Amino acid sequence: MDIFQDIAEAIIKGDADRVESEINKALKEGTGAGDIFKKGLIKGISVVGERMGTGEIFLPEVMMSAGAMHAGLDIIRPLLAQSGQKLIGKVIIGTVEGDIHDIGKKIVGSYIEGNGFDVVDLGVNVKAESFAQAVADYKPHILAMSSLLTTTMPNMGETINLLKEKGLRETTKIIVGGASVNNQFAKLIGADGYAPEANSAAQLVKRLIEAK
Ligand code: B1M
Repeated sequence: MDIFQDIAEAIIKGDADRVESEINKALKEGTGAGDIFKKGLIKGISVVGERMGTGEIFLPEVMMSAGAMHAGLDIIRPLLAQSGQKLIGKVIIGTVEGDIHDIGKKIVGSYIEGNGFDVVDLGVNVKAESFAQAVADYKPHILAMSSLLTTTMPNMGETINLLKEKGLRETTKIIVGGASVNNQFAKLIGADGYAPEANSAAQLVKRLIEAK
């Protein structure tokens, strides 16, 4: 087995200690954080997702894998996106109400931060009212919402509508993403942009702020 397979396997087994030791070994050997993320961590959690979908494994196992994923990300997140380029811009990010998935959202936040933005992470299960309050308080350039469940996607549209009602929509660009979301849906709910993964989310933030 190669090092990436070892990491993926440790994620699948939910073995956080092994994930940490394999990642540290890979970093020592000079493997890049991006490769560790894509070829190891993402590969492992994708297998977990497939097995969850087919009913081969259940929530307790998935939670162990999620814990192992967090342990791995804690090591590589700071290394993932370091452009050194400083732009002035504030971004609020959160996972919408009803959804507690936060692994992808945290990665997106790290990439945006790594590209020189000030990021305020509201966490998971964020109500439309809380997003609106945060927009009123922090006056961000961008509001970034994540959703992994088809059942919680509509809460993104609800948040946009609430911002409109409160007169906060015009001053804030809104981007959306997450496994259940696509470009068509983003347009449908009136978001300013959609990104499929973390790096493109950071590039989208840059483009939107530069265009402002
Ligand atoms: Co859940 N889960 N889960 N889960 N889970 C999925 C999403 C699912 C696809 C699994 C499956 O059935 N195959 C499925 C959703 C089906 C659907 O709605 N279409 C599902 C389900 C059904 C559920 C529950 C309902 C299960 C149940 O209770 N019966 C339940 C819901 C709980 C809730 O939220 N209310 C549930 C619970 C959980 C755990 C708590 C056990 C755990 C989450 C732990 C945590 O996050 N702290 C979990 C996990 C781990 C998964 C899978 C296996 C992995 C998700 C993940 O972290 N991926 C997932 C299957 C899968 O995605 N393959 C699944 C890795 C992460 C790096 O990718 O989050 O996609 P991702 O983020 C990417 C992109 O999406 C994008 O960039 C990120 C980095 O590249 N992105 C953005 C994300 N946000 C973005 C925002 C942007 C732009 C890009 O702009 C703002």
